[in-house]
Amino acid sequence: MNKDFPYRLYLVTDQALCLGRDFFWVVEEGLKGGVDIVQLREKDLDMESFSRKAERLKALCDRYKVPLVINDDVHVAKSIDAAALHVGQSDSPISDARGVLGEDFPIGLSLDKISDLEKPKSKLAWYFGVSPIYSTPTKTDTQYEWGLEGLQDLRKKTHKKLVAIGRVKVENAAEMIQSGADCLAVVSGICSAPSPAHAAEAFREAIEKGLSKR
Ligand code: TZP
Ligand code: MG
Repeated sequence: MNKDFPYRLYLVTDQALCLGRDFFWVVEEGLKGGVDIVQLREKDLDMESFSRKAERLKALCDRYKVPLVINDDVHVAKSIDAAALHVGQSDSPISDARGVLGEDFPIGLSLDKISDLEKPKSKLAWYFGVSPIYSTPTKTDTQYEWGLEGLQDLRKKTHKKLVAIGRVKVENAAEMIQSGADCLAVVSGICSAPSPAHAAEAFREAIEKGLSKR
């Protein structure tokens, strides 16, 4: 993974939202449409299936020269030589993960609220997930919404790259970029789109529009 985090469109997977279509087809369509970073995040898989899926997905992402991030599973991240690990506030501590993965291993961290920024572990993160911008049926255990104002406030307080997540749609993508997000993370907007490739293209266009208005 490039430490400058030049990525713009981050597909976070959820097989259950792929409408019964082949998981790898959905991801590949997203890649064809302009997804430039992928995270394997599957909450319904046992360890063995998660690990097998990670291996296959790594091969696909390698073909597109796109980094694959593993959600929360340090050992899978290590065994498939993932580009990065992503953790939430209550997942494995970054310092423990670095013990397994090495001191320079890229780790992304979700911030649930502005005070999370002050926690020591924030210093160790390569990028921040801003979670969620808006509450979403895809993840129902969230308590707070950043909204655009929260995102703008956070933008003023850190130079690290910000990845907006939570009900990111083509319709609100440009304003999230204008509010300071560097990258947009999308689950249902791509996984459940009639054409994941066209959806990814539409996100990329909206992102360019947001960047041009900054
Ligand atoms: N973390 C915060 S919101 C979210 C995650 C994984 C889910 C976002 O899903 P969607 O479908 O893009 O709203
Ligand atoms: Mg987690």
